[in-house]
Amino acid sequence: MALEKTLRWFGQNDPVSLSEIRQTGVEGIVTALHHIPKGQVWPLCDIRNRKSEIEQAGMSWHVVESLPISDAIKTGSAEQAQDIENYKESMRNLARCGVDTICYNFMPVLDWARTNLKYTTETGGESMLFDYPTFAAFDVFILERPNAEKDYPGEIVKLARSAYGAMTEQEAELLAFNIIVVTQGFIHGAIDSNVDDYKSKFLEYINSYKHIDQNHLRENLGYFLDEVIPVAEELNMNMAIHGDDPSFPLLGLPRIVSNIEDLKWIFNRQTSVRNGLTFCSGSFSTNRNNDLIKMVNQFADRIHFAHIRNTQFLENKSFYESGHLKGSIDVYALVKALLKEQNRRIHCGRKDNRIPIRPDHGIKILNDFKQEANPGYPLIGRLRGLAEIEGLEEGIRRDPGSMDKST
Ligand code: DNO
Repeated sequence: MALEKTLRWFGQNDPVSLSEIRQTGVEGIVTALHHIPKGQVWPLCDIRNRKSEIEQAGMSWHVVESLPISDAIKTGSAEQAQDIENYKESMRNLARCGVDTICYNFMPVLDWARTNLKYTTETGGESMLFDYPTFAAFDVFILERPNAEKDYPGEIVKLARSAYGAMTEQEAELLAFNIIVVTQGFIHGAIDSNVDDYKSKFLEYINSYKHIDQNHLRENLGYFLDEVIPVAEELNMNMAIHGDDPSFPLLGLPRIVSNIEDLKWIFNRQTSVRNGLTFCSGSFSTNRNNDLIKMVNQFADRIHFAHIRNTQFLENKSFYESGHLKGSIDVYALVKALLKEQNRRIHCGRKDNRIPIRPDHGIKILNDFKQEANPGYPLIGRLRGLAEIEGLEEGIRRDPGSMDKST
């Protein structure tokens, strides 16, 4: 048995094609119906069409990434109940087509954040960087979010001021455009590139969360889980919440999926194992207090999907994406823990023992510079990650005794 290998595909608008993905050797595609606005039902016929497209290309579709959560569900506003009903309807339609795992997140406003999408690596590849003072510069001086300064330590504001001082007007604009539009647009982002005043729209968007503190957001997640987990039980589906990226608060907004305590809260709220996790090693690794191997072992039975990648810590809270194996976290121990869990599931007769994984993101290398791709999703960079993970896995599987050793 091996972990199920998948790659993400963004549908017909993805510059990377299904036949190219097929050549990497993955068995599964992870995708979403990106043309359907957040909150609306995913119709059966659209799901069927997507599925047959993937199957015709020789792969299967079992994992949705993401069935997005509307802002009404996150904030508990007027359409909350209707949007949850729609969500359940989409779950039923997906289950009818054999899609059994749903990845989603509960982050307000931003789905992920980086300050440089063209960060040159030592060997000439292009990765992505999150520089905390630069993010603060965006928040305090470019966006001019009211009282933003209060959300950063004094020394970060100082560094942010000098970072902002050193930027040209175009650089400042590009930073804002990347954070608000480029990294969000292709994944159900709220503000697309057709909006001219994206900064003020973004401020309004942040403002719509002004009454939502951490407890409130948790309660809204709790209510959502109370509603959908029984449906997941009935349909034999796995719900897999994705960690916050980065796993610490940004823009004065609350975070509730960043560490062990958050996960305990989520899994205590609905104890069914259907209430599970997308273990995204890259996202959780950004919080230096997280012990990823402890997390993976503690919540192993709820890991329904895993995103594997690494980050390298820099000063402050900054980090860059350092590839799939190399970096601050022990990916060898992580893959070993996942394989151990897979063996355990097989031995105890649990049917959901495929444990789909995907190499998350990739460093742009070689022909990636010639082929367009969504930020973070160059094909060759991801293929490299896939090959590294497969090799690692094969090595571990051939030495079963290694699974009992702690490192
Ligand atoms: C970014 C991705 C995220 C992820 C969602 C899951 O590249 O890891 O967009 O898909 O947060 O809901």
